[in-house]
Amino acid sequence: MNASIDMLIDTAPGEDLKAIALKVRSSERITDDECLVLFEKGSLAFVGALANFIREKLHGDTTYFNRNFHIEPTNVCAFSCEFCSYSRLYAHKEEGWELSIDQMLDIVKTYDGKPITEVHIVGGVHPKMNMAYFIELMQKIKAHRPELHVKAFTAVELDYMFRKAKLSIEEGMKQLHAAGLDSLPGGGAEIFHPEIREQICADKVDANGWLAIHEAAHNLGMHSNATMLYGHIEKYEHRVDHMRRLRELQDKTGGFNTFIPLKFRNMDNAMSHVPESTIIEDMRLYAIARIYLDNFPHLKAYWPMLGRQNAQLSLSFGVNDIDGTIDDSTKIYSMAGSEEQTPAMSTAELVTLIKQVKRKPVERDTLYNMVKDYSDADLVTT
Ligand code: V47
Ligand code: SF4
Repeated sequence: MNASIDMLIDTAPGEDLKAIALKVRSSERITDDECLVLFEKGSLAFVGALANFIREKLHGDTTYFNRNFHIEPTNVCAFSCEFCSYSRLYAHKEEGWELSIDQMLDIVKTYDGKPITEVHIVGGVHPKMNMAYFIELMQKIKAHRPELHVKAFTAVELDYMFRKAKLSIEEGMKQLHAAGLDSLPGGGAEIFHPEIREQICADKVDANGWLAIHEAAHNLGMHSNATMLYGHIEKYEHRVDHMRRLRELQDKTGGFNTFIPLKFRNMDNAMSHVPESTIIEDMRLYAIARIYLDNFPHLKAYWPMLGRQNAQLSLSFGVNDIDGTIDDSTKIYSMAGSEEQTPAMSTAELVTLIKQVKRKPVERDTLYNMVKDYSDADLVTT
């Protein structure tokens, strides 16, 4: 492993790239300017080799997945993000769906007896689904299946809920945590920089609000994820700014588990005229994120959005987690034109996918505790 990074250092095309490779070899943090240099000048091969060095130092060949399902309570939304293919405005709510608490509990019950460890609950921001509604949902899920980890609500949903209930972030978070909320997903971050945020999602929580909500969760001992919606109208400096804010908060709290870059998909939304990024650019971004976010333990490729083969490829570009089985329970990407129109993978398929690229499949729980090492399992895909 060291020999290959030594060679990279010797052959680096330019002093600035060489200085970055030297830092990576000695586990030194790169600066924002250096991150920009990587975006502007780093070839796929160069950033990929550095990211793979870091990935293997942190995790060896281990590649995590989990067994989860999603519940999307509604796609009715008070907001109107330009990139969203999924939401229906409240005024057009007859085109959307709204699940009752009992309907959501019935979904949970369909997994009774199955070895699922996590439910991921995220949806639109429905004006009538308030704190009381979701507190009742959390309590009922926990009463039915106490060990199921509930990862729910983006900072966008939480900001709206807390403001409507006239609660401080700290108080609102405390109440939901007490009701059964275990951790937060990473959605709603999009691009933090106001120059871009104002153009793609002007009316929802801003960067400081998003970060304050995650900080409050971390202060209660909860963990969370962070995303970045990339590959649309943002420039490289906006990506660096976004990741800098995340790195700073992580220095303060250590509460983030994983960073999840989300590739913008352009079907059926107000930004359909914006071309999608190339696979080369996708892999470069994964690699650069792995290099820059030195305090994030994990980097996740969300396979329903990227597709199975590209998710496999990402395992050579810094990624060490490919999310979960999902069980065809999310629509947010299929409605935006993602590769996977009915996202579901059996454990055997996930294990095979990881083994095909010579990595080691490990099932994890939400907090990255090992559930099972599948290295030697002889599973047959269906
Ligand atoms: O915030 C919406 C994104 C996110 C589009 O934490 C789009 O484990 C691409 O955050 N093209 C919600 N992306 C989903 C999310 C998530 C997903 C999986 C795992 C986790 C986790 C979190 O979906 C939104 C937005 O950034 N999104 N529309 C689109 N057209
Ligand atoms: Fe609503 Fe989320 Fe879609 Fe924005 S991305 S319109 S907040 S569902």
